[in-house]
Amino acid sequence: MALEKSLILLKPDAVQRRLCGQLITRLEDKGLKLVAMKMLQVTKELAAQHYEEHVEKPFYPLLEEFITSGPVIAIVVEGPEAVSVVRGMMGQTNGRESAPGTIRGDFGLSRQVNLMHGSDSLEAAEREMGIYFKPEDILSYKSSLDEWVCASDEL
Ligand code: IDP
Ligand code: MG
Repeated sequence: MALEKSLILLKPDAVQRRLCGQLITRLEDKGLKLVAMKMLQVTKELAAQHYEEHVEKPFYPLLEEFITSGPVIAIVVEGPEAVSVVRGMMGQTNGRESAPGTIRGDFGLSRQVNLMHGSDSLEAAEREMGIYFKPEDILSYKSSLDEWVCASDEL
């Protein structure tokens, strides 16, 4: 087990629907630590960098239109196995197929307009953190709650 970081985006629908507070609360309630955060407008260039694996796919033009349609909030969270933990919290890509209790299952009905991005591997997390943040903007700090979030042999 290892302490990992994951790159999260609260997508334009989360901002427009005023759900960011609730989504950040879910991350905090889980025990994940916020180590970087900023609001920004994704440009077409940034979208292509972020979604490089999807640029050639038929749905990419719609994805580009959606992700550049308004501000997003980029977040880095840290925690034990944070990458898979966040993916589990988000649920399936399609909100209609995502289980109740997951973020996409509880808040969404769409395959595209699905509230949150979370890195799908450690390599993706490293790459995506580099797209949105300078290394010095990703902070490292102790929290008095750390020892209550998980045991020392789990880090
Ligand atoms: P993920 O966000 O669950 O990892 P991916 O398959 O990596 O899903 O797709 C990236 C994003 O592209 C999705 O979150 C969604 O916003 C959008 N997307 C995925 N598949 C489709 C599709 O078939 N049509 C339209 N948009 C899609
Ligand atoms: Mg993906």
